[in-house]
Amino acid sequence: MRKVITYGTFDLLHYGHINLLKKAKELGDYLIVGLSTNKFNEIKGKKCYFPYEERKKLLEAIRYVDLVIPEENWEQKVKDIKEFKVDVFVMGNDWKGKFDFLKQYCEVIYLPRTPEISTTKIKQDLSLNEIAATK
Ligand code: C2G
Repeated sequence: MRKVITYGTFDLLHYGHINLLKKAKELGDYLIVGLSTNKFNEIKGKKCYFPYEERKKLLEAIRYVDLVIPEENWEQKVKDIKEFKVDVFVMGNDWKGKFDFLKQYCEVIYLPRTPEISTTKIKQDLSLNEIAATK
């Protein structure tokens, strides 16, 4: 069984995330997602709308996702890759090159992001609509 792993916050889940997870799953037979905990998001400087448990529930409902594990720090990837006998590490290409050190443990693949959508854009658009509505 060819195992794939990817990591992320996946807040306000949108089709850019789904595209990534679909393509990641197509690279193997079993997809593990390291989901950033609330605490790790603070370290990453990300303010989440949904807490970890809710983001985990959403990911577990996606047909491409086989297992969700907590991502608590930057350093756990090597341990995870060894522990789960991962064959392929996948990230969106906004991370291109950042995880090449994992090439000694498994394949490292950066997939194209879905350019026009992001959690930040969703939040910005919603707040702009809010402002327009109150004018
Ligand atoms: N993504 C994408 N297209 C988008 C938005 C996100 O392909 N429009 C991808 C990102 O490239 C990433 C994954 O979806 O591979 C999750 O995105 P985020 O939740 O923003 O993850 P990030 O905060 O980048 O955390 O240790 C790695 C970090 O936890 C990655």
